[in-house]
Amino acid sequence: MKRTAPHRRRVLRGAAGLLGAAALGGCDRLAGTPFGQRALKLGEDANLFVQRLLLTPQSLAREFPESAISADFKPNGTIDPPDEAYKALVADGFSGFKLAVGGLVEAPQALSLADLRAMPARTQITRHDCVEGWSSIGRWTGVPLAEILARAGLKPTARYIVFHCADTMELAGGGLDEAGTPIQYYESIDLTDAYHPQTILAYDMNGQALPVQHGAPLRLRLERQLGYKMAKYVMRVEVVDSLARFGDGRGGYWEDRGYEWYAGI
Ligand SMILES: Nc1nc2c(c(=O)[nH]1)N[C@H]1C(S)=C(S)[C@@H](COP(=O)(O)O)O[C@H]1N2
Ligand SMILES: [Mo]
Repeated sequence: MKRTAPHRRRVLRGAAGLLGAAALGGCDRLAGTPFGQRALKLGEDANLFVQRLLLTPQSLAREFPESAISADFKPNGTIDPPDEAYKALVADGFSGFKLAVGGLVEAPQALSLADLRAMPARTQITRHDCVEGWSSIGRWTGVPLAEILARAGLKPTARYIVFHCADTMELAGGGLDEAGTPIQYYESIDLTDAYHPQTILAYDMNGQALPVQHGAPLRLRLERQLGYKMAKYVMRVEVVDSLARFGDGRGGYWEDRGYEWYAGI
């Protein structure tokens, strides 16, 4: 054990360096080439390996004081879902909203915002890092995902959590895949991240109900990964054993377009 330690440290440093190179290279350009795809995949595996080894699974992302909250938290990606079903929810002040929880669970759930607000809550002031290179700090309050999963009860084959969002991507351009199915934003995480104490479904931002541009009425906060993992407009949580049948099978809207599935920071 002792004798192999320096070697292992070198391996880890190499892995971290590789990840850094991938991050600096401009993800879009890198992702567009076969080499880039391989490098991103390698970087991702190394990144997951390093984090899982160096951090205990439950180590917390940094939390900040109130004074650090950004006056202007940048909204990004979809900021006003064009979908009629979503617009109807907005018009109604989200009174008709129910978060569906299903898949490999013992007891599927349909939780209103009142139900969610009645559950145990967590508040955290954290920094959001987008893959595009900007960061903002916000204060988030919501239900720990662990509480929701405890209520539903996971079946033994459960491995991942998939978040289905309300926003159809590129609706103006058709928003359909080859099979004619709407392409909606989606994301996924493994159970280690699902049970992390800072993994919450947030309904408040900076002390107010989550605004539409930031994902109303409910969005994922997952503080040890990049911004694109943090699904906004979450309508349905699905517990699954494999990610193969969603989108192109890479675990998320942006992952299907070349980004890493494990986007650790
Ligand atoms: N449903 C949905 N979730 C999403 C996106 C999106 O376009 N649609 N964009 C992602 C990206 S790239 C980022 S950086 C964050 C932006 O969150 P914000 O608008 O609160 O800054 O949401 C993520 N979650
Ligand atoms: Mo992002």
